[in-house]
Amino acid sequence: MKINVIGLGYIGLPTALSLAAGGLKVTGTDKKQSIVDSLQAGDLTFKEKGLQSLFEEVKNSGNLTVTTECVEADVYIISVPTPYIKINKRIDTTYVEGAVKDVLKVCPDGGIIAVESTISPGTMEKYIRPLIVQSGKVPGKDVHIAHVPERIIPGNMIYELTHNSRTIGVDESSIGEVLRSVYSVFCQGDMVITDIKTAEMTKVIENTFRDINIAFANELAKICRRDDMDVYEVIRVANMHPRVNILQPGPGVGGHCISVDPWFLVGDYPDIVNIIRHARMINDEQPEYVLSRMSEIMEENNITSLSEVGLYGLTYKENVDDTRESPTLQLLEVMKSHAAYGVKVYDPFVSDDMVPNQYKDFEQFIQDVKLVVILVAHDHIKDKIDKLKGKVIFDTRNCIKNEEIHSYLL
Ligand code: SAJ
Repeated sequence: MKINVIGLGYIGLPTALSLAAGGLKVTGTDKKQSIVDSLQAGDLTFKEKGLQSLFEEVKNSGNLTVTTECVEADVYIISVPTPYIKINKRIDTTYVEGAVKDVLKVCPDGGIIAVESTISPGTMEKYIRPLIVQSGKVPGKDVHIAHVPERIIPGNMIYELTHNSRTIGVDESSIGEVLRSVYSVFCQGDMVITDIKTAEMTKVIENTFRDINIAFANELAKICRRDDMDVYEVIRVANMHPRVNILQPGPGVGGHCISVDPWFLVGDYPDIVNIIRHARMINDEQPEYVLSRMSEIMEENNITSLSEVGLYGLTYKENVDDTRESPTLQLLEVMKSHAAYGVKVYDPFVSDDMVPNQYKDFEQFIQDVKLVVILVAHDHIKDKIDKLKGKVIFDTRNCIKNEEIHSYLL
């Protein structure tokens, strides 16, 4: 069984490596020459717990080849980005369609094209099936299509790839069984075979559920601030109820999943969605709220210049190096719109220059600011709590739990 994984990003690369480690012959394809060059040279393109050792294992097995072109294979796994179109919030299928078109040039009869990228309900029917027909092939006979959405969480991807259950959306259960056997080389979780549209909808609503729950927590934070209640204690106690599980408030929702996928539903069902749209808006407004809290805290502590303020963390969440849609970047955009410049920034996971006044040295960063705004709860900052002594701390993640250090919270 030969597999071609198209798109070697956060999802495609761990998947390709896991399949190869499971003994299958895998070709990983990415249009970006720099990614292919790096992997061929034996270097990973991003950091993730357990990824390096998996990569070493696969390098020794010889089961993985990396190219910029699709190759002949039995199963194609597509894991390319699916952004949304800003103006109408609908899914942008450009990358998925491009990948499927490339696959169709080399796909042998009987081949299976499994899309892992998150797509809105109906995308396979509306955009992918017609591409097969246009290529002169018969869907369901010459080429089979499937949607097998990924569910892994950055920061714990390798564990979740092995242990999470999966959804396999197909037209015929026999194709589902083939895919089940492919994924079972590394996946120990249940694999549920269902229809394609159910698989598409399920994935989008999983992330939407989380977005709504975070929005609820963010709204609770504002209510509790108004009337002097501790939102974290309120949530902790409420969560002791056996059927309540409220998530945590934070500086906003980032990443390429939760802050994107609910928009697909807003774009496709604008006359129905209400709670979904509002949750998205609440989470998108959270950086504005952080800025207003920051101003209050500056005033209270006679801090008059933003050059005395340091933002800790640039990634979208703790212990990952991914900065896509990060709350810190959102906050910097909000500040820009208020012509508020000069704030200093540091993240131990980000070595590239991304924003103005970005530090590479933690000690220097801390020395140069009076107010530290913690936007990401990296283990790094928890290990360096001592360095925060004497500083004003605004902890938007409630991660600095130290009796000797007073932190302002959301
Ligand atoms: N966040 C909060 N409060 C919380 C939890 C998260 O503010 O209580 C914030 C995070 O800091 C981050 C954002 O939300 O900025 C998203 O982070 P996350 O850890 O909730 O999720 P992602 O985006 O890393 O991964 C999600 C996961 N989906 C669900 O948990 C339903 C993952 O399983 C999916 O595979 C992934 O999206 C994806 O690729 O779709």
